[in-house]
Amino acid sequence: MDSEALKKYSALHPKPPGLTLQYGTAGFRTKAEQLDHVMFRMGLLAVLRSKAVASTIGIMVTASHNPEEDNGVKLVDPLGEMLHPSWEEYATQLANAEEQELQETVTDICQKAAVNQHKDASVFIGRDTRPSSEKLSRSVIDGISVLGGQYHDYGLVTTPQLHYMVCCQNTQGQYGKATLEGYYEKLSKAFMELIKKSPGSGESQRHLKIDCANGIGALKLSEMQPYLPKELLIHLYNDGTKEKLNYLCGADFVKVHQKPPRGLDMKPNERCCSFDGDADRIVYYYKDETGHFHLIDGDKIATLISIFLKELLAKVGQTLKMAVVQTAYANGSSTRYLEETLKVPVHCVKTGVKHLHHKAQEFDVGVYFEANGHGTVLFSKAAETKIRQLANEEKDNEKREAAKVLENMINLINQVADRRVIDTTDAERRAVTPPGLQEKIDALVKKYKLSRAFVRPSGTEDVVRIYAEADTQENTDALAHEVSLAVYHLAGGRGEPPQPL
Ligand code: 16G
Ligand code: ZN
Repeated sequence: MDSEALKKYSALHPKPPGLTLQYGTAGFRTKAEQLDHVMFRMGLLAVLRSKAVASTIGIMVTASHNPEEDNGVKLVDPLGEMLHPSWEEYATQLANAEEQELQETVTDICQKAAVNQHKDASVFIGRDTRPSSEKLSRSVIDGISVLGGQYHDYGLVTTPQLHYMVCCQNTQGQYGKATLEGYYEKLSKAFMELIKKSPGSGESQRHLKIDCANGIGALKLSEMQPYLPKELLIHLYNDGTKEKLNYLCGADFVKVHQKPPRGLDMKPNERCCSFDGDADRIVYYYKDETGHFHLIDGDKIATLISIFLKELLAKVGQTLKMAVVQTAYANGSSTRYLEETLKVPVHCVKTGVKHLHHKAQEFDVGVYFEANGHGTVLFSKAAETKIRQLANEEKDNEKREAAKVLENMINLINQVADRRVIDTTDAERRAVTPPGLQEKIDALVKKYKLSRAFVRPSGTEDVVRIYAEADTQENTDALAHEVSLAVYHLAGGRGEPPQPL
């Protein structure tokens, strides 16, 4: 390592003294102006990680669903997974080292993680459409270059696209071609195979309105359009040409407010969906003739996919183990439906894709979705081969009885002096601190039927999140408000007490 060069370049990306940040649920995330040094240092870390595992590593500059002023960075491991948890600590260490400690910290990480400094390093970079992203990704490049790493800058890409590139590269093309063209070809081919099996769609079902959250999704979908069958008529909204990223639109907005985004005019029974800012979440929705809004969120997507896969598996035989992985946010009735009606085991893990992904890998077929629309299905090699064979032979025998899941649930946020006073356990479903809070929540939940509630400190913003569900919307609102008051009183609420909904 050239310590003079490191010193010189680091001085171009100085760390504000005393500032400390944490590698959170999905990397570092905060106001963009605080991130320049973090980007440079994550460039360094990516090189070390690449040397340690002798593979290409990815770096994505994005703050996903956060407001436009924020930004963030996450590292992608060789098979397109999130950075291994053992390295999150190194990331935090490196981001928080004061200028004069930087060199020593790098050396320390090399020692602890047995990094062979003489190995080559290769890093793939991607970024979202935030105004700050381009400059920040140049800081990443500075970090990579100063340690002598090679890089390929994919520029504007969605988060899933960058994960895909990394995986293709490290599997020598087995997963696909590490180009955007390769990505579009792979996805459109899979899509066309899937729709061959769907019952004849009527004219109205050919249209799909897509809210792109004013983010990268619009750009990439336009590129992908020529690869899709022409029968599919895609209409893009919130394409980022006029409004701000994630502002009053996007998957998070639709999920939290249970209403369509701004700028998307929805007629009865029209099919609509929303991405988030980096296009790694999706939720679907429509309005019925009475004007009632229906959301097909991650819970429902997981349920529908499970119905479909369960039918396939029944034909393959019972040797393949299937499970669904959810988080505490999963609507209780979706969990009951999966377990009791569909007889699929359900596991609950902490918030964040990495936790779901990790658990889902334990099964032959692991379906995972967060209620907010992050998710996918993982197949073991054996399962993939068997299902492929079957799917090819399969004649349609559709009986898609959509899961009847209750929709009464609500998400609130509370401002508190220090969100870390809340510590949770049991996949974030129970609070261990502050004292008395969980007991209070238990007592409140008991007052209502089919009810659940939990609170957790956000991993991406300075707020406490509150979730509640119950048999009716009225009871759900009441429960959410009561839990919110309990947080306010027991966890150091700021400002005025929360008002009834
Ligand atoms: C991040 C996570 C997402 C999670 C969200 C929770 C990834 C790629 N993203 O965006 O899965 O739902 O954080 O945010 O893991 P919160 O902690 O602020 O509620
Ligand atoms: Zn996202």
